[in-house]
Amino acid sequence: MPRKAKIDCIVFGGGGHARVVMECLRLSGVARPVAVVDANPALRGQRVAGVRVAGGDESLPGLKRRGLRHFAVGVGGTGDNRLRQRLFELGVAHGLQPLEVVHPTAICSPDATVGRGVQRMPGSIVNTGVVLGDDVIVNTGAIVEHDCQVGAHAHLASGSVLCGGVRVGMRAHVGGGAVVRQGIMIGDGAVVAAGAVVVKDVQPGDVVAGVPARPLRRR
Ligand code: JB3
Repeated sequence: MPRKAKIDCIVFGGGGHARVVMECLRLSGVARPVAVVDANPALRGQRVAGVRVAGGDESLPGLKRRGLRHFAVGVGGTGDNRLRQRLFELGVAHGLQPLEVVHPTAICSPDATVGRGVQRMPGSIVNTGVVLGDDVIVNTGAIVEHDCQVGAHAHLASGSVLCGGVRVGMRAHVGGGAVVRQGIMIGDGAVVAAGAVVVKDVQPGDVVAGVPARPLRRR
């Protein structure tokens, strides 16, 4: 049952991830999405999950004049997190506050440190001693075990597992169902393909896949 929201907010992106973000905001009662900002001109004036698309990123000053002060990044992406970083920084540059997005079934240790705009999706688990940087997505059913450190804008996709003490760099992507062995380091901007099992460190920008994971290429 959705709780009564306290604040109105803007959501960047009007695709699948944005709809999940909006549902989390509504169910947790943290905020009421009232405007979607999307680069696709064909979406302008349409509704996404019942919320009107105000226009592209250029519509932000007008939305601020309407009194909106908060935003959530509703773009997920499946590998390249640079767009998510750009949108997060755009919102902050416009003087808007990033909202934490938390599904009511997400679990988080009181001893975890969570950055601004972090998204913890249905059934995700964040264990003790974890540090999540700004704008990290812990997607549906993902597990972040004790003492992991996850850099800003990284995306831990649905069902992925970071065992204890893993370090994930900024903008890195850990694909759906991937498992990362304890103590491993994944470099900035690296991509772990879906289903991979990572047992060796991954260099910045590398794309790794398979069981055990091996480098495919460098981005
Ligand atoms: O795997 C799961 C559970 N979810 C995936 C998620 C993590 O990533 C999902 O299945 C998709 O693969 C993907 O969802 P996302 O990011 O919502 O993708 P899509 O449905 O393609 O929507 C992205 C939206 O962002 C599109 O409507 C684009 O027009 C919009 N967009 C692209 N560039 C932008 C920009 N919007 C703004 N405001 N600014 C941009 O620069």
